[in-house]
Amino acid sequence: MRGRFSDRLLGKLMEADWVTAFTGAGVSAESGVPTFRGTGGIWARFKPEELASMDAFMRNPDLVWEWYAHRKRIIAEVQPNPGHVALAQMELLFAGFAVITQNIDNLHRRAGSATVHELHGNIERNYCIGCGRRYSNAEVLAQKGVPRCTECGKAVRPDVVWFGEQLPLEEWERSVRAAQSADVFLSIGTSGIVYPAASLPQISRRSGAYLVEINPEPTPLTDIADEFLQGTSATILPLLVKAIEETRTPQG
Ligand code: BV8
Ligand code: ZN
Repeated sequence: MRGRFSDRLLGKLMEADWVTAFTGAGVSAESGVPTFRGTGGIWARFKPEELASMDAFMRNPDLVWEWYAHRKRIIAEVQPNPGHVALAQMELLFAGFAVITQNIDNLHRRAGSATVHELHGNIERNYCIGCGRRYSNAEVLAQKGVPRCTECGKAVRPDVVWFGEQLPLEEWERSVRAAQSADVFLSIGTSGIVYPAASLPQISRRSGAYLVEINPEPTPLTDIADEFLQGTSATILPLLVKAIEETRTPQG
């Protein structure tokens, strides 16, 4: 198992007190959740700004809502994959560990990760744009078309961060701290295009972290990474957990 990984990486992981994993849509691809920009990605048919923005929702609420209702139904059916499970196991191997995710599918928590910072919200939560009342997916998906608030009658939207919207301050600050505290920062399954999330790997590296990218193809982050492990997260992450365990307690 160890052979798959460099002595340098295993050495950094052996010395590490704090490891931070930063994940994007690629981590959920093997659960059957389509990515945004890869082949077959959701955005293939639409540009992000056309759907994931407040003015798209105001301009064409039915289209935007239908897209989210469709994604809610997909996400309700999928399971965490071995990559999510490996990150939950890895959390138990280090004194400090955090997952910072751009994903809104709640799969890290469902896989057992305890410390998860959701930068872009969570598709299982919804709220009224008028009075802020919260709604579950069961409540909103029971209504036909764009759900209406039972209190004030205004439209209900998914509790996700749209383009042009600020990220939740608390989650952002915790994520910056997790990036700055990391001895090893794993950037996994993200194209590194969407800001400010995509600035976290740089923030971490500037604070001295060993930056490792895990992705099937190179991205804008690959050039600044200390190591690029080419492959999918569901394959590489379980092997990495095994290699850490074997390095810690050599067999025989
Ligand atoms: C903000 C939630 C300001 C919703 C998302 C011009 C116009 C408008 C805005 C901007 C602009 N220029 C810059 C901006 C800012 C904008 C931005 O960065 N735009 C980009 C497109 C240039 N950012 C924002 O608007 C942010 N807000 O800036 O606010 C502000 C400041 C102060 C006060 C008020 C306002 C908000 C951004 C959040 C947008 N919301 N999602 C939803 O999901 O519906 S973004 C969406 O894309 C996802 O959250 C996702 O995180 C994000 C990035 O995608 P990735 O996760 O990286 O996924 P992707 O498909 O791109 O890549 C997948 C990768 O996985 C690939 O590399 C692939 O190779 C790999 N992969 C595939 N299979 C596997 C795999 N990896 C591993 N294993 C596999 N099996
Ligand atoms: Zn309301």
